[in-house]
Amino acid sequence: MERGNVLVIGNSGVGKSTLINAVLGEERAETGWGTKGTTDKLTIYESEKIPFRIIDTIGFEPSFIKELKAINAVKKWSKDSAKEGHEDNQINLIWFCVDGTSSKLFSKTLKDLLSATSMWRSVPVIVIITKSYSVPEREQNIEMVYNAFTKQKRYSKKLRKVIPVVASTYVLNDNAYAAPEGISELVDATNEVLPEGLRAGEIDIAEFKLNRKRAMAHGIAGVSTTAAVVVGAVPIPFADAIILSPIEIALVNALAQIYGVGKNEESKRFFNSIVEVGTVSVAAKSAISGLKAIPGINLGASVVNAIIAGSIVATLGEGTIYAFEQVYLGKKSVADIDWVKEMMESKLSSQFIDIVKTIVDKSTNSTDVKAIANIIEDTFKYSFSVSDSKKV
Ligand SMILES: Nc1nc2c(ncn2[C@@H]2O[C@H](COP(=O)(O)OP(=O)(O)OP(=O)(O)O)[C@@H](O)[C@H]2O)c(=O)[nH]1
Ligand SMILES: [Mg+2]
Repeated sequence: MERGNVLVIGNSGVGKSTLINAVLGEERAETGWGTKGTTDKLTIYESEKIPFRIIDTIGFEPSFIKELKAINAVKKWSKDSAKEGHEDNQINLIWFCVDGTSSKLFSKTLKDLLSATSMWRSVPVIVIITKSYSVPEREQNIEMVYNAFTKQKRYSKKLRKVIPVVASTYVLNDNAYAAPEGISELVDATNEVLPEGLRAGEIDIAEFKLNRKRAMAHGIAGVSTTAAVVVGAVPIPFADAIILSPIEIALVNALAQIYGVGKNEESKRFFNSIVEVGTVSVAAKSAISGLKAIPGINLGASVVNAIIAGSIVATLGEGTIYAFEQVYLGKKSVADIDWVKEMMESKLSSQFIDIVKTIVDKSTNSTDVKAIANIIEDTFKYSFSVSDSKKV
């Protein structure tokens, strides 16, 4: 069975390392006050006795610098999980530790938790109230945690359980002490939540990777749009402007690489049908005749040409990104040639002319290539449905 990773976070000195030792049943993580025994890097602990790994982290407090260090260490570790060979870096459950002896500034700590683990937005959280020596105070502390989470709307759904714990015996005097408590309840709760956490970790990683691909893809589409605007601004008759196709082919190629669309025969056909539909002549003809029909366009012919050329490439880029994303996500296959043709054609039809018109309107004052390219990019970005997966 797959082993989940539990990330333990919280302020410095709340008892994260002490808790980990209690769960492992041996003194492995260094503990202590002040600089001695304080955890200064992420450390992974494993034991045959428990079916999950535990990751000890740097405490958030007490200084601002340390807080940043703590948050960044978790973020870096998380980002690495998207790299090859680091698949084990997934986080499947968060143990968020708060100190049961001090109910101060909980919301600040909660914000730190959310910031450090923002990449893992579907991953569930168990809050552990450490040093819960006082039995009467437990109810109150549990309530405080629930209240704080309820206020953080987006994250209230992540909270699965609040467990008061005494990780090691706390001695008051010769006859009074608080015995360890809550550890086996914590292990049970963890095992219970882990299956959900394993799924959530996969979902979050996939989303992270997709967002990265999307950002790269839009970058390339933007560069290609600018290139097309430059080419279009040179006054040449559009019917002959097959001159755009090298830009288009390079763009589709680069996008195929980003989304890992293969180079086999089937992929080539998929790829070619995108380029075919996007070929300048078809779209340009309809765009030009569509634009001729609008009275009162005062822009110079070369600016209009530039806008049309840029818009064609921008549309091709957005359409290709959408198509490759569907393939990448397994929702469509490269065998779905009819689908991709239809989708691209619909984007380059009447709707396209309407969008070009709005760009022409917006461009009245600019003759600058970069400015025009920016207007085009902004207009076309996300013009394709990305409803199945969230925007960047
Ligand atoms: N008796 C008792 N002491 C505890 C308990 N939990 C934490 N402590 C003490 O609190 C101090 C800090 O605990 P650590 O486990 O080192 O705290 P930490 O959260 O790992 O701190 P950083 O690594 O600095 O972030 C140590 O002296 C622990 O012995 C507990 O359940 N019982
Ligand atoms: Mg520690």
